[in-house]
Amino acid sequence: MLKILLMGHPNVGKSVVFNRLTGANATESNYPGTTVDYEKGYVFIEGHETEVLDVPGTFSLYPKDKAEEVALKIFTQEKDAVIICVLDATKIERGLYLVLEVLERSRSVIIALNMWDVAKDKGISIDHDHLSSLLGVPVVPTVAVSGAGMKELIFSIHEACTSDVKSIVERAMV
Ligand SMILES: Nc1nc2c(ncn2[C@@H]2O[C@H](COP(=O)(O)OP(=O)(O)O)[C@@H](O)[C@H]2O)c(=O)[nH]1
Ligand SMILES: [Mg+2]
Repeated sequence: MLKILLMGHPNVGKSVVFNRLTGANATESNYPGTTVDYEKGYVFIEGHETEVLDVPGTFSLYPKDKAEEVALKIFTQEKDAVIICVLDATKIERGLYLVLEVLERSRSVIIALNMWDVAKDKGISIDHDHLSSLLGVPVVPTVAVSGAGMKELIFSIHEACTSDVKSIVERAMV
């Protein structure tokens, strides 16, 4: 089964992106042996159930607390998952550190440059196409709270997993 992991720092909008992808079918549970919550939901790709995990927020793959330990465990276990790294577009340098760690471990990665609206308001402009060609992965500006960019994000999942994602597109569009 194809799996998608949403990873990134705390408060970058992972859970809002998660809700857009999975709709109302999410379940929350504690990671085995810990009190750390994570959510699991499903989307259908070509009629096949695809699992989406809202991974606990983490700054790096060198854990400094319980939540980060769980994030690393999930990342390590789910070797074939597509990773959507959600970044706060207003704090991109810090977020890219995690992206580089993930890329170092040869994973399929998509970058969601979330909070694009806040970045715009602050006069921050990012050449996302250039960043994409530098890193060799799709980089998609998103505003998770309004849904802007979600369609493009879903199409980049499409690119990463070469599947027909019409059903997720329909569900995530507002
Ligand atoms: N302005 C704006 N706020 C956002 C966006 N995405 C998420 N938020 C808000 O940012 C806060 C953190 O979002 P959340 O999904 O809980 O972050 P998480 O810790 O990464 O799961 C919430 O108050 C969201 O409503 C966005 O693109 N733009
Ligand atoms: Mg969250």
